[in-house]
Amino acid sequence: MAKREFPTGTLMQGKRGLIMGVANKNSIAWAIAEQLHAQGAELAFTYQGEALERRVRPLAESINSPIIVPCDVTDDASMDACFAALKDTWGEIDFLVHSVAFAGKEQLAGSFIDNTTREGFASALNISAYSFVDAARRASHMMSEGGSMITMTYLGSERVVPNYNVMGVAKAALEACTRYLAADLGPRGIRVNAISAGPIKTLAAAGIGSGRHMFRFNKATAAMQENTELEGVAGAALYLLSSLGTSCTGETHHVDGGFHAIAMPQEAALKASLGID
Ligand code: NAD
Ligand code: 0WE
Repeated sequence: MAKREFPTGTLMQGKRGLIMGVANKNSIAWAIAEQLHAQGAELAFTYQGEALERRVRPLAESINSPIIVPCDVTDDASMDACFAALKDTWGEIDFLVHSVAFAGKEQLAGSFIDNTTREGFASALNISAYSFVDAARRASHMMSEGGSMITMTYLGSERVVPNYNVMGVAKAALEACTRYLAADLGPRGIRVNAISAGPIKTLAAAGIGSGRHMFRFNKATAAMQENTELEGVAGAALYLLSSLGTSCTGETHHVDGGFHAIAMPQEAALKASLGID
């Protein structure tokens, strides 16, 4: 795979922020990190556990990150330690990237009504929605000069996508959290937004039942007749996290080739995607 090219510049010069949710080089959070770095940002990274440290540390070191810390968002002590490390090294930060989601595998297949357990529901919403509220509160305490925060969401929050199930409910909560956080933090000059990305081939999207069908259907239906490019997601993140995004807050911004705007795909494109005539 060719190395991604991101436009360079000085939009993030002198700005520091935390990136949560890099698992490997295919992660959306890593593309965002590369774009922010190319504009001069200094970045801190969290990784979920020892298994992922092996992947995240070399990536973070390649862009001279001074802070690379473990963080499990379900564990208060781990969140405390992560934000204490940031406070010790930097004191203040300018931005936060939250790119974390998880639901048990058994929740993400088959029928929503039958497969959504109390524990599965609580865990998906805890990891995928509450963690943004928790991280935003902690980060905001280090943003006395204002700041900007983003999270990652998906259209399954607004409309039904087969198998996305309880994750769709968690993303709906995450988008509502984005609006409430924006209202609370607006008076302190802190903006809070969500990016709703179309399907992208990452670890979290691997092993989706009917993944092949989903990518073909998305391509056929999208206004651009293309799947979503990570570069577009990283570009939107740069806009929202830099001064370019001034006055934009509480927003869920779609970066999905226009898929969300379409009610019915072009007949020829749909037939091609389904392999019928
Ligand atoms: P990814 O697997 O690279 O990233 C998911 C991250 O969540 C991983 O780094 C993982 O370590 C982290 N995570 C999960 N549970 C955690 C926990 N308890 N504590 C700390 N970290 C935890 O996949 P990705 O596709 O880059 O996903 C990033 C975000 O983008 C997610 O919120 C996902 O829902 C969202 N998103 C993905 C797509 C897509 O198609 N890939 C589309 C729209 C939105
Ligand atoms: O948000 C996501 C996926 C998040 C995710 C992925 C996994 C896979 C492994 C959350 N939890 C888990 N749990 C696991 O055990 N996306 C937007 C990508 C995605 O996932 C889908 C999709 C799309 C799109 C699942 C079913 C249908 C569509």
